[in-house]
Amino acid sequence: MTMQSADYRESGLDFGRDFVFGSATASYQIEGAVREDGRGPSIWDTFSHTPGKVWNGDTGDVACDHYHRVEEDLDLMQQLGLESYRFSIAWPRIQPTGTGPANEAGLAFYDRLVDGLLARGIRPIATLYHWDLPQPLEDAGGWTSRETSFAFAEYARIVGERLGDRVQMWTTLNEPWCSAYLGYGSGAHAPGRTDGAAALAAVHHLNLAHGLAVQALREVVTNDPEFSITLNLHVVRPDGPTGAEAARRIDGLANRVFLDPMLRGTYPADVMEDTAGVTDWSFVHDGDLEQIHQPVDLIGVNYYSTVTVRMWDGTGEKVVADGHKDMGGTAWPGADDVEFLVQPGPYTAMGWNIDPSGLEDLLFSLHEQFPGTPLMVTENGAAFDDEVVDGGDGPRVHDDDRIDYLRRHFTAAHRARARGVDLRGYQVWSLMDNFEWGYGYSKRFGIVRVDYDTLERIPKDSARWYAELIRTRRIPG
Ligand code: IFM
Repeated sequence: MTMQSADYRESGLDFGRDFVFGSATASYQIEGAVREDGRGPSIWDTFSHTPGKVWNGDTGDVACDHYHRVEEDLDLMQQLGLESYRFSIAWPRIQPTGTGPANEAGLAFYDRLVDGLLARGIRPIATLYHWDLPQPLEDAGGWTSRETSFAFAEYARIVGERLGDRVQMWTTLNEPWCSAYLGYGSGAHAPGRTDGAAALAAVHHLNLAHGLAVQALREVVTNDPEFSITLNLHVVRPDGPTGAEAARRIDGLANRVFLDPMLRGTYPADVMEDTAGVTDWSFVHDGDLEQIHQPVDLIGVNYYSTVTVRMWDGTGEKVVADGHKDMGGTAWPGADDVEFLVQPGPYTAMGWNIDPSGLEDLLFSLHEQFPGTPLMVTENGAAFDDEVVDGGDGPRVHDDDRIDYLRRHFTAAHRARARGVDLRGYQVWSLMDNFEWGYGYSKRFGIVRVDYDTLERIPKDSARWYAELIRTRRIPG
C-alpha cells in the first residue's frame, strides 16, 4: 500500500508515456504587434487603452512581442521538451472587423506557428477565442447579440479551412464564464459592461457560438482532430447551514449554465428561476439548444483555486472574496445574496488560495457527471512575485513557490487518474510571463520570465523542473 501525503507534495508519481505535457498562452497576452499586418482592433485594445481599466495603464501593444519572436519561442518550447502547445488565435488578425474576407497575413502567422510546432514534434492545440473580440462586433452588441455567434462560426470556418489539416485539438472558447460575467457583468474585463441581463445573454450567445463553431470546424477540417471546450469550472464549497443553497446557485451560474447546454442539451431550470428577476431568457430561440449540444471529444479544465459560499443574512457588509477585481458590477447576476468567504491560505500573488484537492475533486466530479468524456487540464499555474538573481552563468529565477504549486497540482491530477479519471494531459499556464488582463504586467504566471525592458526570455527553475517531469514522466524529487 502506498502512503499519500495529505498536502499533495509527492514526487516520483509516474504519468506514463501517453500523457500530454504542454504549456498554454493566449494571443492578446503575448503577441503584441497589434497594428501590424492588417490586424484590426479588439475589445481588449479599447479596454486597455481606457484609463483606469488596467493596472498601470498597461496594454497588449507590445506584450511579449511573440508575433516577432515566434521562432525563438518555438525553440524555447522545444528545449523544454513540450509535447503540446496551447495557443489562441486572434480573431481580429483573421477578420479585422469580425466579418468579411480573411486577412491573409493573419492566417499566414498561425500557419507558421503550426508548422513550427509540428516541425519540432509539438502538438498544436488551438483555441479560437481567448477574449479578443473584434471591436466592430462589440459596437454592434458584442456577445449580447446572437449575430456574434454566427460571425464566430464563420470565423471558425475560415480558420478551420486553413489550419484544419494540421491542428490536432481545437478548443472553441476559453473560459466563457470570464467573457460573459467579467466582460458584461462585473466590468473587470473588456468590454467593461456592468449589466446582469447582458451577462446572461452573453452566456447564451457564447454557448451558441461554441455549438455553431464545432459544426463549422467539423465540416471543413481534413485531418482527425479532437474538438473541445475549455471552461474555468468553479469548485464551490458550502459553508454552514445555508451553504448548500448558495453552492447550488453558484454552481449553476458558473458551471451548469455552460455544461448543461453543451453536454446535455438543456439549460438548468433552477438557474433560469434564480435569474428570472434579471432576464426572461427570451434570447434562447427555438432550436438553439440543438445547435449548442454538439458532441465534443474532450472537456478542457482550467483550475486555479476554490470558492466557499453561504447565503448573506442581510446584516453587516456582504463578503465577496471571489478572487476578481471589483469594478462596480456583479459577476453573479441573480445571486446578490450569496457571500464568497475569504479562503484559507496559502495564496498566490493573485490572492487566490492554493488548494490542490480542488483540482482532484473537480476532475473526479466531471468524470462522474460525464462518464466517457476525456478531460485535459488546459490551464493550471500560479503567479508569484519572482526575483531575478545572478546565477553566475546568467540570470536565474528560483521560483520554488511555483514549483511547489505545480508539484501539488500534478499530484492532484495523478490522484484523479488513479481514481479512474480519463485525464489526457496538462497544459501549464503559462509558458511565459504575459499581460494578465486587468492586472497588466504586475502578475507573472510564466515558467519562463520575460524581461519587459529587453524582452529577453529567462527559463525559471520551474521550467527546468517541468522539463525534467516531461523527460522522466515522473514528478521530480
Ligand atoms: O491569464 C489567465 C488566462 O488568460 C485565462 N485563465 C486564467 C489565467 C490567469 O488569470
